[in-house]
Amino acid sequence: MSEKLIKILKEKGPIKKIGVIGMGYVGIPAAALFADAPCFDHVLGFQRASSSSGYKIDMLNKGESPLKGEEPGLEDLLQKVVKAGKFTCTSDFSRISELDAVTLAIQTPFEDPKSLLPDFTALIEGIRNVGKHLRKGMLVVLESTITPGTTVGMAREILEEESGLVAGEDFALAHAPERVMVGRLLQNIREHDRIVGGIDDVCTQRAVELYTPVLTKGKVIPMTATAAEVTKTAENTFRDLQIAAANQLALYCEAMGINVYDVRAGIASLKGEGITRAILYPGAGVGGHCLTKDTYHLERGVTLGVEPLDYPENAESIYVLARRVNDFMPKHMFNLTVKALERIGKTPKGIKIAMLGWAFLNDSDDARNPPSEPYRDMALEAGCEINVHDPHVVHYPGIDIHANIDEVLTGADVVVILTGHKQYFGLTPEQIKQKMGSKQPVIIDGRNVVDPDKFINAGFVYKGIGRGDKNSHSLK
Ligand code: SAJ
Repeated sequence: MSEKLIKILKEKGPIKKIGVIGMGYVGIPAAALFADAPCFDHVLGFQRASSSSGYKIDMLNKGESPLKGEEPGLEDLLQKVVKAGKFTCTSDFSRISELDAVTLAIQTPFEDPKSLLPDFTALIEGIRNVGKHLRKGMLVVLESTITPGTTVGMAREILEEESGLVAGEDFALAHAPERVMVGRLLQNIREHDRIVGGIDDVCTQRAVELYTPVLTKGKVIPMTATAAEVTKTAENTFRDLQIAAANQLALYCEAMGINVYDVRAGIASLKGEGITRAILYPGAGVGGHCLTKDTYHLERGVTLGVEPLDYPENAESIYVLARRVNDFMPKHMFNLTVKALERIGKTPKGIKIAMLGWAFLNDSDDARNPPSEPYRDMALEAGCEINVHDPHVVHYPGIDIHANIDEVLTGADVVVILTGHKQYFGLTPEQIKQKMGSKQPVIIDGRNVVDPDKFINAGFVYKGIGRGDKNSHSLK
């Protein structure tokens, strides 16, 4: 426990002026909520005046949200705090020196989708900027999802190097991972419990003081900085693992000729004291920005660990294996497509495929790392002609995405459902068959959207993930 920092914080008094670096999906709602808390005097939102995102500065200073899509309550809140003079957006990072606390909400994307190596460039630049203007008694909080060990390691080193100050003695340092989801940013920050981890107890307590006022239903859960980093990466790793377990069960059920949804309902029926069976849903794959990368952050964190890992010899991490199972599902969708075509004496070459769904998430326009992309790559590689429909995704680099489903279905030999958008649940075999115009249409269902019997009885060759009971149906 650093007596020096306790004394400095006591002299400084409660947190009044806050800075948020990174005016994105995480930073903007966080800054608005800090500004709306009566106990804080002012919030500065820091945004680089870059050609790609400098426009946000003027918008935010007018109380307008630069975020795409519906974010309930956010624009009203921004208007309120700007009118009250409690929030200002600036590109002048030297103003960090005026603050009592600063949070960094900067993206940690992949270097490239295939490498799965996090690109910390922007985060490091942000940490350096803070270090350059760091003053005694300030609290620095990293909100980005980061490899366990980053706060006490790389972040601490950069801050101390740039400022000449000592973390835990001259300033407080903590990690408080974001848990927001697009479409419910304010609600998530207010209502989710907030993991807060300092590099020591004094730092943790100072970070608790920062976050407590913005929570309504949620409560603060204090722990160490590294435990907070492991919590965030592990909560997504475990979700990915649970999805992989459902996907593997689906593949097993296909091989054993049974319906995975019967098994899922059967397992879920085991209820009672202390019994939990989290059976998630099998599907065409796992996309997005969280689950596709956080496992690798956790795995990398172990390599930075303080003790050598004790684990079964030559055994692969089940978490990495889960990633491989989930990333196999688009391949499985393509294998089902090839098997369905074989049943009617066809090969993929020259086949016209209607892909329904590009987004990685049902009823969303979020197309980050979509499982539909590897499926499309494999089908093109095999000589198929592809048309893509999505009711929500408008643009995706290098791909024409059609909003008109009839256009995409017309003349198709195969229809493949990659995303479980609501619109697809209403499709009838007659409607699709008429548009496709094929005598022996094929349907591959990756999200348990259609009733197999309806399509089989209408003359479709059907294959569905986990539907071992239907995938070898007799041809009509
Ligand atoms: N998926 C399945 N089967 C399932 C659930 C999801 O195949 O049973 C697929 C989805 O189709 C999608 C991918 O997994 O392609 C990810 O889905 P997701 O619901 O996990 O959505 P994300 O990636 O936006 O995850 C976020 C995470 N939240 C944060 O990082 C703050 C995750 O921790 C949340 O659990 C998740 O939202 C959520 O519950 O909505």
